[in-house]
Amino acid sequence: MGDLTIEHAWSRATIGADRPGVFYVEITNAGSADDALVGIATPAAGMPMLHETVVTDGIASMPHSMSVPVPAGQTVALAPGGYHGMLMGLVTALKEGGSFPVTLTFQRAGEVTVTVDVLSMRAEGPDCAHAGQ
Ligand SMILES: [Cu+2]
Repeated sequence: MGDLTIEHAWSRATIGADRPGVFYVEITNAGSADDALVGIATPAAGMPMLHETVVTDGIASMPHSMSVPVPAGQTVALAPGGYHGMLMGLVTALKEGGSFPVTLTFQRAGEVTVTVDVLSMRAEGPDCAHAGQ
């Protein structure tokens, strides 16, 4: 994984498997070349995707994000209210205290697998407003 440091991978417990799970993480690029997160995969969900929450005129929407830039010398966070992983099609409900692997695919660094800790349903951060999903 070269110049990338990946930390604080976490998710939130879900009540069932019919609502999407979330995936948050911090990526630091200590190198001199820009990179980008271009995809995520996990055995925990059938359709994991990258999203970005964008608020326009007070209304939050979540366009599908094809890639998350990780510029040289910077730390990028997938965090509530911004870029996040959305785990559609959960295999089972995510239980607090559990964990699961997520493989991140970077344009330059290739694939990196991290362990994601499942925190409480009320873990900090605004929910990404998936009303209706
Ligand atoms: Cu989302």
